[in-house]
Amino acid sequence: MSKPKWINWVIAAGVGTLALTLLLPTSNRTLPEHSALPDAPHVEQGNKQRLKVQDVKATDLLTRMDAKQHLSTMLEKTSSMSDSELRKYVQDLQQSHKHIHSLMFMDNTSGSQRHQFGQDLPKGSKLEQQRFDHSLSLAKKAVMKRQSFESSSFAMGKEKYFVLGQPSKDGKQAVIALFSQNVLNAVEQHQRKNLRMIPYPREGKFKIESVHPDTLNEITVKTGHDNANASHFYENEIVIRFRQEPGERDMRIIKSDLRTQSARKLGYTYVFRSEHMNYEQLHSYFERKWNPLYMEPHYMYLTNETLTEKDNSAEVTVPNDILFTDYQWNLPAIETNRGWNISKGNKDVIVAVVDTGVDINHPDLKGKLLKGYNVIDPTSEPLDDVGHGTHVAGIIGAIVNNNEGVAGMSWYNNVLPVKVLDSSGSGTTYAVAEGIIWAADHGAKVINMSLGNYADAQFLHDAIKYAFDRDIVLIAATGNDNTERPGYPAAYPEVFAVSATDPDMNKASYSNYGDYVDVMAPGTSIASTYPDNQYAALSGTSMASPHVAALAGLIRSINPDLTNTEVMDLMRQSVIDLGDPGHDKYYGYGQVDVYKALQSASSNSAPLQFWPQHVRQQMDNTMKKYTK
Ligand SMILES: [Ca+2]
Ligand SMILES: [Ca+2]
Repeated sequence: MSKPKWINWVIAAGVGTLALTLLLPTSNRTLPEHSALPDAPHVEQGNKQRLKVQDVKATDLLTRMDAKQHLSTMLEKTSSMSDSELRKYVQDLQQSHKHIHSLMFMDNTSGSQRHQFGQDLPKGSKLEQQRFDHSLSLAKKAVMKRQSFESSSFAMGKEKYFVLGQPSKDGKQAVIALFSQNVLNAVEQHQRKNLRMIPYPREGKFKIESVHPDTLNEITVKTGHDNANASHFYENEIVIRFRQEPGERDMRIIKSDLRTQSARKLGYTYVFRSEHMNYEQLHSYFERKWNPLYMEPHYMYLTNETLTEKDNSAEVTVPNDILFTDYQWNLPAIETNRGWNISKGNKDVIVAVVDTGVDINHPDLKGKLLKGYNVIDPTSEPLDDVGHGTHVAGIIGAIVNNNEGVAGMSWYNNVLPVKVLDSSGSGTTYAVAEGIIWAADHGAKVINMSLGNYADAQFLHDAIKYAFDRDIVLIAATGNDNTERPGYPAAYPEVFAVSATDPDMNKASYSNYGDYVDVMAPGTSIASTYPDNQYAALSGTSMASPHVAALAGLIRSINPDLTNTEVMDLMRQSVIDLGDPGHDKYYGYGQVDVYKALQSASSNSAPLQFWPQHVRQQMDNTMKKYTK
């Protein structure tokens, strides 16, 4: 694998150097130094700022690579089209690829313009206009000489653009395109939230309170750094589990006392909202009058960010997805490609993505997505209005070896999108719990949760237990505050907790840590799918978690006999140990290794420690067959 291009930039920025040894799983390599002590706020802010810039830069580079591929394909497909066919083709393309702002087709033999498509050209200041015109004329000159052309980024008004020019292979035709780079702003905004560089999203319908997660004492959150010490909940809401199910009369009394019509129920647990009482008042009311089993604040959770199974490509270790070789350092780093020789997954082993939804029309995800569910608005499809869930889903299941975009970790496992976080990238305990239960009831074998809060909510824990009891492997991100404070759901014993490594195989500077961490997976500048048929590089433990969810999916594909706890044990034991020898709080058991894990899962003899369960299970299965 060639050295990723964006890494050069990383080195220049002094963020780190690439250890090329990271591709070699030797056990005697010198382990990197790490400093995982909490950073001072300004140091943390500086690190995150650099990381954000790095993600924007990587996104810029991979966007350009994707754009060039589009132009080459376009020239091949359109060379023999009539004008009306060309018009239809471009219309469809621009409909689904909004970042392709304008296209100009040239007839190189005559030097004339064949057709121009697209919106009105963007308007900018006189200087901006001159710069754009200059790029355009350079592009025209280059394609006339049968050379390709790429401009640097330039602003026009509030947006950024770049110009590409590409001649056809025979040089007779050419296309010049203006690409919008809105995705760069989106990534920047996205990463400010995902990396908690801002205190907390101010959007949303409800008033939000910040408290210390243990004492529930009020605290003020001024900077992103303060997030590590705070939990957030809706001020006028309370979560109640009664000792005895309230009857209709009880509910009428409660609603009248609270002066509300709002009571939502999930399982045994209710969420009440009051217009005139805050959490403390609600708490004392229920304690006094109803003596419930438990009461807690209604917490918010924030993002932590037609195939055939006939295996005719067993030899593929370097897939042809155009961004793979240059940007997807993360897949070879955990031996994913080697692992594909053992298993590429199975469509019946479903991995649920409980997140902001997924762009269901993305060309690199189409056919891999099941119908899913939108908890925020059950009448709508689980569409992604943030970008986070689409990115997470692509890490698990972007279509592999289709000459397009990125490769996911699994070729065949289907992804089940469950939208629990709204357009601000946050959601309630109720929504997250409902999403988990829905996924558990709709065939998920693995659930990925790239989201969290520092408060331990029994309501959420109940939902987790519900899924866990149904033999589901639950995977969660630990959080992006470089803190030892346990985040939930990651820190629940039923959940497999994932922290992030960088390309040097060090703990990523932002990644949370602690004794509850199970494993590490790549989390820094991970290239994946992004809404509106785009691609982006993002960083966070949110990006690490889906690597492990995909691994659990691959393990369950090749060995469906393993129970959820056996899958978790297997993933803990098939790692590359990092940091201090053995399990440690900065690296958990170590970084996942797909090849080792799949080898262990597929070996005829189940790992020794699983033998008793394995034999019992095999016998049970045989008994079932014959007693029918
Ligand atoms: Ca692909
Ligand atoms: Ca270790």
